[in-house]
Amino acid sequence: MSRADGAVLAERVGRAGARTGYQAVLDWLNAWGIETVSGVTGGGVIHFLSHMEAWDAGGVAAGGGPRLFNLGEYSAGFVPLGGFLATGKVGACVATTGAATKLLACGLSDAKMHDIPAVYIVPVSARRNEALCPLQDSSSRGNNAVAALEAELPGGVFVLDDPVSVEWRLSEAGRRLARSKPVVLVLEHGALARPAVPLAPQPAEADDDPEADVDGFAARFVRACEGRRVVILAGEELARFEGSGAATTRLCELLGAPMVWSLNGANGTERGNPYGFGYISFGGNDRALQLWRDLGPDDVLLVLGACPDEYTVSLQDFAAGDTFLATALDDGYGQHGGSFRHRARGRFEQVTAPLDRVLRGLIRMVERRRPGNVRSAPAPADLNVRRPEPPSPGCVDFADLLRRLDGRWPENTVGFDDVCLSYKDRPFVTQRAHPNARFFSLYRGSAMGNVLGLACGAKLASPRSHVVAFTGDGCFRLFAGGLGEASGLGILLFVLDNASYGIVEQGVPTIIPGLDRARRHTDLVRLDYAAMARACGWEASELTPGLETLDAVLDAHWRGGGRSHLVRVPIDPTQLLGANPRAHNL
Ligand SMILES: Cc1ncc(C[n+]2csc(CCOP(=O)(O)OP(=O)(O)O)c2C)c(N)n1
Ligand SMILES: [Mg+2]
Repeated sequence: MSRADGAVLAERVGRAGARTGYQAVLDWLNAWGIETVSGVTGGGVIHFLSHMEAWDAGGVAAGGGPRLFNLGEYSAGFVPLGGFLATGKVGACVATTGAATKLLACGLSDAKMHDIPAVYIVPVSARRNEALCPLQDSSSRGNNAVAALEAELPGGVFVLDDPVSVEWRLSEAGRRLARSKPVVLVLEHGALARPAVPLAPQPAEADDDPEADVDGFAARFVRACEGRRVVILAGEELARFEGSGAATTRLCELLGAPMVWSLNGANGTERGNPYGFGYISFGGNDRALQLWRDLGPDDVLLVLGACPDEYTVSLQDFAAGDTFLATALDDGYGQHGGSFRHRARGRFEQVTAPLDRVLRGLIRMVERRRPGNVRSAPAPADLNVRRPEPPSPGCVDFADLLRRLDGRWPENTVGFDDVCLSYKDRPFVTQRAHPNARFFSLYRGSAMGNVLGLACGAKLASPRSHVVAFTGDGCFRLFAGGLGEASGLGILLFVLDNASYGIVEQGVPTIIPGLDRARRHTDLVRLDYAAMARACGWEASELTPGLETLDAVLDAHWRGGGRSHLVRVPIDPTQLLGANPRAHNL
């Protein structure tokens, strides 16, 4: 800091009283509604964390600020994402310099690629030690952490290394959060231990662009529908506002328009929608895939909050003659220059506005104009044609388990599928959204082992939710060390035990036909997952191949005293349920 800056600081701080940069950071976290920060302490963050109380079940911090939930960095990086998906609230996580920063940042990739606002807090080593080979050197001579983070998140890394600008930078970070983008706050102890020039913290609020021409968009859509078939694609943005299910059903019924959905987009639809044809692409349903394959120049496609990512459209573009796309994100993942135009083969129009407003506008316009579009027949009850084979003896039929569970989810269930067979097979088997349960997977980053952090985040943000997670025995290895800290949260965790990187094993014959088993590298050592969980303070059960004990296990968990519960499920890695079109892209 220059002498002149120092004088400005002294003068302005003098007026407002001495509040350090650290306290300013905490005030801003508070202003963003952040009650818990997850992660691990260490040299670079001891000072910052000394301002925080430890999280404990049931309590709130005496001083009202955020509390620290101790959880290994890899899982901690997913905690804000689980909290956001469960509640729509912004969350935060923290790690120290070095490997800790890299571990935390695995979740950051998914926050970016799923357009989730979340705060990642990491320190840098002291600038005065830059040439002195400090431990966990984060300068350009060391792991170059800030440049690496900025490379992934251009404009989203806020280095808090100057008492004069700390609060301005925090306010800028808040504006990015309001645009559904994650931010990294980089702590520099020398600056933050000093008084900061104050700026009153503001809650992060999105600008609702009143200029967005929703009515014009709706009118042009209705005009384009005349005499043509209309197909609707529901995407994950729909899951982010109340009432999207009822609104999409109403629109489908008014238009007689079939609807398909992405993995998370299902949460913006209703099971009872007669025009719901199912998931497309990864884990897709036969009827939905047929409909999507048939889409051509004569059709009108309405895309509601969906991104044409690989697991939704398998690297293909929108094939309709006219594509109308609504998104609430002004520069969301997958857009180019604020638009998805580059992904449409035919004519294209996009409106960027809150999706509840767009849906209301569309419904109003369709009700008023009653377009003469070609109406489709409702969907059949079963959206699949293919009949999967049963598993080998001694294994649970995974399809049967998913269907049985589908009949049991209590109200207010939030579920997460890890990067394992469940994120492919659940959509295929369950076909439609559940009235009591929302299921999410962070498939764009596809980071194995994300569900412990996601489940912790959901429980911390919404303790009354029933939180369930599905993981593979391979994924489990990435978070097993964090089970102890999560033991008191009441999470229900199914571990799919197939002694295999099963989803890879299933894909290899398509990717390299005839590849020798010894060169697949998919075998895993079988472990006693139930014993591991018990040793970490969890309840644990094992399902029998006939699922005779399933109901008792579920009842015991939901009636129980709030301990987390691991359920081992012996499954067959070769039982083929959902399709994996990505195997054809490799
Ligand atoms: C951290 C990470 N490593 C590797 C991969 C590649 N990968 C994707 S799925 C998978 C296998 C998952 O195995 P498991 O957790 O046992 O689940 P299963 O498919 O057997 O149900 C692998 C190795 C990945 N996505 N993420
Ligand atoms: Mg496995």
